[in-house]
Amino acid sequence: MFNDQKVSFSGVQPSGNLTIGNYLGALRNFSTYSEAYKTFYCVVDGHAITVRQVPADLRRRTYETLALYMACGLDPNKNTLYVQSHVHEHAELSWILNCFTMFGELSRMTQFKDKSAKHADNINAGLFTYPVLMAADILLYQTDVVPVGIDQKQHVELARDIATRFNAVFPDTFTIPEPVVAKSGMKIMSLADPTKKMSKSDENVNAVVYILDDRDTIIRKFKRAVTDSDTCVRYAEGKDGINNLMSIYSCFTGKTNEEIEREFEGKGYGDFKAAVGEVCADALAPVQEKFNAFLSDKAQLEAQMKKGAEEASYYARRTLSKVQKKIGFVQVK
Ligand code: ATP
Ligand code: LTN
Repeated sequence: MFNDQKVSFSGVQPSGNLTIGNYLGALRNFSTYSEAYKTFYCVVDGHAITVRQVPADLRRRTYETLALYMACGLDPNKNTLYVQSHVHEHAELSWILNCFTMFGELSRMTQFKDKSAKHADNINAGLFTYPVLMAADILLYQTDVVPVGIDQKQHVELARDIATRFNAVFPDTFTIPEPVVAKSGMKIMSLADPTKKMSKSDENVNAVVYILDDRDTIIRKFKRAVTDSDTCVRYAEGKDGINNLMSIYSCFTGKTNEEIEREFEGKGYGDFKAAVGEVCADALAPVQEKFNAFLSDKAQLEAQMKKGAEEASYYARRTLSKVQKKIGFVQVK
């Protein structure tokens, strides 16, 4: 908390084209806090390089992710929107927190295990200490709430543990953050394998609906979604494909599972899949329109990045110098 105002912080990696998983699980929830909280939403390019990136793509996606933040309703005058590498305090606090994080804790992180299996040729130290940089992101801003998808809950819990450990040695340093996972949309699954999380780095483009997919593509992808051999639309254990489509439909319409089952009574999967495609395309159309407008003005985006970094740095500097003082680093003015 800064100046009696609660703080919301979250981040998205510019590591690929953003998906409806990112939208429903994270982005669309960010603006909930814009009015009552001090909000920081960061494009975490430092996290993205834990997996090999093509520099030109990383650069382009950094602009795109910022434009998407704005297209999802985050007004840069009400929210601090910025790029992680523009605020060097993230890297500096991360080093200090590395010295307060245990090897065993990091070894237990599910994302590390998944990503090191997927990128067996590049299990670098950054991939391992990724959650420490994430803890630094969060703790620098004395964050109260962190809106994320369920896959990131474990990392936010680690940030809490690190903060608690640090505070035990140096009292009153960090606010202990709380992960906030939306009830609906916390884990959107792949359309090709509904037991797997929909992920922007999936090689199969048909498994993933991107926020920027055009209407026809969205409808085609939902039509092809893997389901089961049952015919009626109902939510039940083992029906992962249909359960996933129902939760996507529910996110876009606000309807409950019972309402959806009633609406599609006597209709087959084909009708239901078409309806999911329609509501998704309808919801994304205004986001896409705004995105294109924001992206077409690069100078304006750069001005926003600069303004955001200046705002963020002010708060980041305060926490970092408090930490440096507490641990015994000499400060000369
Ligand atoms: P990558 O494939 O590069 O690991 P990702 O698609 O998992 O990326 P992130 O940048 O790691 O995306 O996540 C940004 C935010 O979106 C996080 O809060 C994460 O929990 C959320 N998120 C990502 N995928 C999903 C999903 N399928 N369902 C719900 N939330 C998601
Ligand atoms: N690790 C997150 C992205 C991320 C983040 C953060 C989310 C980096 N720093 C701080 C919330 C708060 C991810 O992979 N989705």
